[in-house]
Amino acid sequence: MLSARYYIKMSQLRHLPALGRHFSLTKTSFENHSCKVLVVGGGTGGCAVTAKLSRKLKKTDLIVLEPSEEHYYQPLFTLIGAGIENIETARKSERACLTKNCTWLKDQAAEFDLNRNIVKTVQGHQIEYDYLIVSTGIIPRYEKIPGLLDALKDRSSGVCSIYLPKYVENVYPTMQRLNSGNAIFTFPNSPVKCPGAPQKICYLTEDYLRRENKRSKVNVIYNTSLPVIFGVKKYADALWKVCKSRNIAVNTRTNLVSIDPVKKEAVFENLDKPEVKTILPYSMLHVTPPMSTDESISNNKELTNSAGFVEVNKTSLQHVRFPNVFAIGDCSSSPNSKTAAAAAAQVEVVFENLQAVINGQKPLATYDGYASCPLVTGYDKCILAEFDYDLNPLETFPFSQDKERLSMYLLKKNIIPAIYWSLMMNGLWNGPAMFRKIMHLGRDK
Ligand code: UQ1
Repeated sequence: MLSARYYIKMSQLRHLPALGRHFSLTKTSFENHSCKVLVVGGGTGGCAVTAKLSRKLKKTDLIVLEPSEEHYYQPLFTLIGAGIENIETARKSERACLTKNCTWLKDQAAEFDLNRNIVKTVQGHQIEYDYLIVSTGIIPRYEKIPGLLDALKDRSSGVCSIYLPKYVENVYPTMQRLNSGNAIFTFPNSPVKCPGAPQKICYLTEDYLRRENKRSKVNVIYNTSLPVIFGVKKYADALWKVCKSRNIAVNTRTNLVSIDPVKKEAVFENLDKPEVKTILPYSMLHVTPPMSTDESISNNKELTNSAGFVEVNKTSLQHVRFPNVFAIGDCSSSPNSKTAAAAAAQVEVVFENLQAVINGQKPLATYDGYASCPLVTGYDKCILAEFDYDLNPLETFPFSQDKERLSMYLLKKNIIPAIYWSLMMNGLWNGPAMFRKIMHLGRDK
């Protein structure tokens, strides 16, 4: 068993800022730590896997590196954007989410030295680990779209985005101010978290306009970089019908490149013909920005694949070059849809496989790519998409889930958040696979 060590290396003293006479060597200044398992990132996957591991490891053997004091249940952000929920329902303190039986370091990874089993932090600490779990998520890159940051700063610009806590609360006021013209919703040319969300907020806005008797005055447009509306044919067919019946224009392979917030115009490129640019005026523009992993991850060629995601075996979730490293959730190279439901299924696989590796056994637990996306199509309806790596539906309920249903809306709005806070944060939710088997009487699908 390894225990936490606290000491200061002379080499680190050289890098001390000019603190002058007031500087004293306290435990919080520069510390080195060591542990058996280091979890980098205390979001959905990090909290859930830490809760599981905390039942097997001592507090000092399990370190979680997470700088944020706040933890957000991001799947509620579409409902917050539509004025259905408020931000408080999606926010808890990190302290309340993370098991007490671990050592929480409020700091951020700066560098991964995978050959020496060391993570260096932004505050200058070093953490030595035996096993590493990376669960750092992906970051919205609003700065990649010229004009976007300025537009988002101005709360009355008509430009909004559900993807960050600081922006999500301005989506509903933007919807309320919308009276005429174009309401445009974008999907970028990069992997995103919750790939259904960019169209959910579109459907909710469209439904809102109908309910407010303003629908006929507004053109609702969904511009997506993807070649399809949704990756799974069964649900894509249902969603095309929704768009047709509600007069939502869908343009595929159409990518937002810049915004002119003064003229209220957005420039789009056609990804199949990059020379073709379209300028569209907007009254409301909901932007899903490009996203990527943190630089500490993407800059590390040994850790990542060419796209900057932690390169794991898609079945075992074990790193392809470092057997003592695993990844969970949005930062992982596993080619599933990046959703909390996917993370829930991955957590159990990583937990099982990590224990196997610790015990000198083969990592035999398998992740089938399960992901789920409750496609909210209005203020009282939802299509619950569930599928695997092969993009085959993998439905929990014994009815066909490609229909819009109130029951699935209530599941998304009330039941799954409760499952998340009370079960998943305590390591007790691995996704609905068990219920699926029961509901399908032992058959897997
Ligand atoms: C799920 O497990 C999950 O993770 C907590 C979600 O994340 C928010 C989901 O949206 C869904 C749909 C599931 C799957 C759960 C059921 C009951 C089908």
